[in-house]
Order: sequence, then structure tokens, then C-alpha cells
Amino acid sequence: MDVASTAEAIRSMEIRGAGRIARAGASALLDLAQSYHGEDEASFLAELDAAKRTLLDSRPTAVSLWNGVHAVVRGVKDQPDLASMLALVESNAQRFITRSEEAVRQISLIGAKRIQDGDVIITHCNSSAAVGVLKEAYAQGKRFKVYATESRPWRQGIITVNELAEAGIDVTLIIDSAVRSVMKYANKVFVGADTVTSHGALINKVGTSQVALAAKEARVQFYVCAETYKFSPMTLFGDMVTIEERDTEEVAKDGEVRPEVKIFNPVFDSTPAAYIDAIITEAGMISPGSVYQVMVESLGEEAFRMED
Ligand code: RI2
Repeated sequence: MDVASTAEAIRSMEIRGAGRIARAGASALLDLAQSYHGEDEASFLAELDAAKRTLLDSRPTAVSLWNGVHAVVRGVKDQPDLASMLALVESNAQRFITRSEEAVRQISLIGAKRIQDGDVIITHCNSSAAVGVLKEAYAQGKRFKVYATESRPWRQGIITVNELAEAGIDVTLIIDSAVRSVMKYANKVFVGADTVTSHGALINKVGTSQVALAAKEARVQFYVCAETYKFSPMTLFGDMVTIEERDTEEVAKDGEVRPEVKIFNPVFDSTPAAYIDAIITEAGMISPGSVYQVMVESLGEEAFRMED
């Protein structure tokens, strides 16, 4: 898919999930390099820069997209000629996509170790990393129950329950506001991540912080499944994560409520590090306090040399 259609598919949530949008962004830049027919370096760099901006503007919250796009363009402008620029975009993109898929697989294996027979697990929204952990544990022969939230307004929980049921897992769909009632049956929570800040806070689908609060109250373990390219270098410099607000029509259709009613539709929220027991990454399970160190090791120092 080209850059414009990829950005539109991300914006409209046809392509969604923090890991998937990062891979889609990298793949669109790969497509740009492979189909480039221009002849000079300056035009290619200008086109690459415009493509980068188009992709980054599509959804603002998940840093995975930022890290993915920057991993692809890194070093390109320092190449001596157009052929080397195109080759570097291609190899960077392919490396990012392969590593990203491998990271999700590693997280499944590491996270599955935290699951035991008889566990009752809650998950929220639809995270391929969290679902991967549950499916891997089941494939290893562990038997447990899952409660999955509906996750209004997009109802990505429907994807989750169908994926889990298809794998054979005992899964129950609940509405978001049932989380606290159901927490008394649960002993573990597994969720995904859109962004993890340098101080270990989790930015994930709106409602995650309420799940975490209910888990803390009930002393239920709260695990985050996050590839390290969801760690945000910008937060180290004090940047706040932008919380995406989507169309109000997603909450109530036009004409459903009186015109004087205001609608607020933030789609992510922030869970403080103190509510998180551990973050399961491809580099191993870490405490929220170790995010900075793992981020430097995994993303490399160049990720901290900020480019816009
Ligand atoms: P994976 C999703 O966002 C959810 O918030 C989910 O927890 C997160 O991305 C991570 O998903 P959205 O795109 O990368 O549905 O684990 O808004 O698939």
C-alpha cells in the first residue's frame, strides 16, 4: 500500500493496533523506496520527509508508529547517492518489520510463563501482544479462563473474544463497566500498550487505567505486554503523550442526543507505573522502573537524537 492509503487506513482504523500501525508505516516507506522513479537525492529526501509527516499525522498516540517510521528513515540523508538511500530505506524497513514480528512472538513465550492452570485473567480492548500471550499459554496446555472487555466505542473486544474462542480458550465477553464486579473472580490482568513512558506509565486504550485501579484494589497482578518500540524516547525530555480524541459520532450518532449535549471521546488513558506489576517485553520481563535502561539498550542512542 502507498503512503497516502496507509495513512488513511490508519486514521480510519482499518489498520489498527499499535504494533500493526508501526509495521504498516514501515511497509509504506518500503513501498515508496521500491517504487521510486526519480533521479536525484534531494527530491527523494523531500518525498521521504513528506511521507514521514503524512504517516505520523495519521494517529498521534502510539509511539510505535513514530519509532517505526524513524527506524526506517534513520541514516538515509547521510548516504552518498540515491541508490544507497533507497537500499537503506528498504533494509531498515525490512529489519523493523521482522524485529517487530519477532518481538510479539518473544513476548508470547515470556508472558505465557506467567500463566498457570486455573488462572482467571482479564484483558482489555484488543492487543495482539496480550492475545499472543494467552494463545501461547493455551497452546502449551495451560487451562484458564479469560474475561474480555467490550471496549467501547470501537468494540475491539469482539475481535479479542473471537480470536481467543477460535484458539479454544474459555472466554467471556463483558461490558467495560463490569470490570470491577468481575475483578473479584480474577487473579491476573494482561493488557497491551500504545506507548510506555520513560518513567514506566502506560498509555493504552481508554479504560485501561480503570482496570488497573480495580486490579490494585483487589490485589490482582497487572501485566503490560509491550514491545520495546512502544517505549517513548520523547517522554525522557518531558514531552507529554498526546491523547487522541476521535469523532464524537463514535460515541453517539447524530441526532441521538440533544444538540446542547457535549461529547468527549478520548481513546486512550494513562495508567501510572505504581499500578503496574511488570512489563513483558521481548527483552524479558521488567519492572516499570527499568523502562529507561531497557529503552536505551533496545532503541539505541540514535533514537534519542530528536528529529521532528
Ligand atoms: P498491539 C490498540 O489501540 C489498543 O489500545 C491495544 O492495547 C494497543 O493498540 C496495542 O495493540 P487501537 O489501535 O500492538 O485499537 O498489542 O486504538 O496489537
